[in-house]
Amino acid sequence: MRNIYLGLGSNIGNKKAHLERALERITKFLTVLRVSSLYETAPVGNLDQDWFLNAVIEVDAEQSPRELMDVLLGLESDMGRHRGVLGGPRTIDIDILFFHSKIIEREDLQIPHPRLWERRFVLEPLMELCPKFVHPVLKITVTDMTRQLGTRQEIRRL
Ligand code: PH2
Ligand code: MG
Ligand code: MG
Repeated sequence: MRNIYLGLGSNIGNKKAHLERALERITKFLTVLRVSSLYETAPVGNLDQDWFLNAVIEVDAEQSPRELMDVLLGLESDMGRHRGVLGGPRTIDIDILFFHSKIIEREDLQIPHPRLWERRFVLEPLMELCPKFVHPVLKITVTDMTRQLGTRQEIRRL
């Protein structure tokens, strides 16, 4: 089934290599359906860190959202992610953005990703993959969210 979207980001070391390695490992657990372009993006939130390389992928998964999150957390730590400052620098970050139109609001797992509507580094790649997808909570499309956010956050499509 379509419409599971994951956000990938890296801002330490060889960012492109980290994204590629993450993608390669993800294919061992999930069916990767589509991959967005790569984007160089100014840090959002914690500004005192390097620019990121971001991308979004569409996958198909047998796993439940909870199982999928555990797979992704395992993959992040295999790739040397150490959790330091919240929102701070990372070798690899893999976030579940949408899981079909499921809504999950638990302390340890929120789907859709609660901040995706305010992040251009997520919305622009989503625009490539699913501009008409409707956010199940906000009830507006990816296109609408992108328009509403505007272009203040700096990003460059590679
Ligand atoms: N991730 C964050 C915080 N800020 N900024 C950019 N540009 N890209 C990210 O992936 C990112 C961020 C927390 O996960
Ligand atoms: Mg994140
Ligand atoms: Mg994360």
